[in-house]
Amino acid sequence: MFNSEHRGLNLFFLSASLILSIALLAAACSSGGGDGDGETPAADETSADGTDNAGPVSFDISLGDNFFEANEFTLSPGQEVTFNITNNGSAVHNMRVDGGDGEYDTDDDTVSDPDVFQAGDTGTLVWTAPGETGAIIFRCDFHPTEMTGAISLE
Ligand SMILES: [Cu+2]
Repeated sequence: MFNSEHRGLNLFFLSASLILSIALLAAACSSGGGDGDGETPAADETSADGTDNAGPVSFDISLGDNFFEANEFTLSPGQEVTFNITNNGSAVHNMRVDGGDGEYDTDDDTVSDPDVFQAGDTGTLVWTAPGETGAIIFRCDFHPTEMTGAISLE
């Protein structure tokens, strides 16, 4: 009598935990499916849970004598950007992005590839923004006061 009661209790716990496992599995599956949709970042830059998942972007940037055709850009913190650079001027130019310390010629700088653009040269500058909002400055090393620009991280 005690024995059969005990067995009944065991069965109860067994089926209860089985039901719980199935419920957990179902929950895991449905949430997993939702995350799967996130593998391709949405165009709106922010996922449902508010996580910033802005994907890489690229911009064309033309160098003139002596100016950046476009010299103001807006990115999200942590976003990767590729600048596709063309020297449409006749002078030598390049592009150097300050990494966030507000100073040039420091370790966190990123310089275009190549670091010297003769007239007509094309190249790139690939850079990943720091993870915080703020303003980043960039310039041409050959015309450091005339050729400047800013990247706003917001
Ligand atoms: Cu220049």
